[in-house]
Amino acid sequence: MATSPAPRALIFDVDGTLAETERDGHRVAFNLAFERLGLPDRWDEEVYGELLSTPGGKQRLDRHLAGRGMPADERARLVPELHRLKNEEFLSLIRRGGIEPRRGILRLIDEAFAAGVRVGIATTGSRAWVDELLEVLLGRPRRDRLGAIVTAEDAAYKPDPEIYLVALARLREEPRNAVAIEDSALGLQAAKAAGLYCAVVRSDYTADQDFARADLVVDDLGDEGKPARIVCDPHHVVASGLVDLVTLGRLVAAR
Ligand code: XBP
Ligand code: MG
Repeated sequence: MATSPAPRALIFDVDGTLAETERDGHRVAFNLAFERLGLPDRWDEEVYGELLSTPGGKQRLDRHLAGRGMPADERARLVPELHRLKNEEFLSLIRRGGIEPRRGILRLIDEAFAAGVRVGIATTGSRAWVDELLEVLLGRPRRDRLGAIVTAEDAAYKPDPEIYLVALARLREEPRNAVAIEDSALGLQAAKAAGLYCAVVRSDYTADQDFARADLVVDDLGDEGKPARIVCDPHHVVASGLVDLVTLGRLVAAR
């Protein structure tokens, strides 16, 4: 295949995509929040995996508490408090270290910046922790160069496409020139509904989800000396062994 132009924008999801944040991050923080309020609830890895089909921490808490029979008025009082405490715990977990970017993320973002490709973030996570996590994962200079950071406060939850449409508007780019990097089926649905190309990097909790509509599916993006683990490459775009800007440019050119 001939060399192709780079995409004009890359938009990254956060949870599961930039880093494995769910099992040892958010899940642990939710449990600490339950504990702080003296509640008996604890989410083990399996239960949390099931709850992840509900996007958004507050909605996840509400679903769980409703499922164990808590009345709506009590939930309306408890959920915001639990979520605030969970975010507090998640922030202290981030500050203690241990959450690292997934393989290839920093390389791909640096390639994008070097080529003048705009980079944005589209997450259903909350503003309360997203900025700080981005700073820890990417380092402040990369975080400060992001052209858009769209969080749960700015748009409807995935799989609604709004989060991607808001990110595109802030980046002043058309969906057909942009590639979303996602780890989940809900994220893939949101990106496709907004008209973007979507490369999926499967994560701990999403390996068994349906990615039939993805433009590329890998288990990691790869780095120098560590080839990407390709799951499905329907447009035959991965040539160098890495998911890089050339790879994603081929996706955009394949339309
Ligand atoms: C991420 C989420 C988030 C986090 C928790 O989905 O669903 O809700 O689990 O964050 P995606 P909050 O990666 O598709 O954006 O507790 O701040 O909601
Ligand atoms: Mg995700």
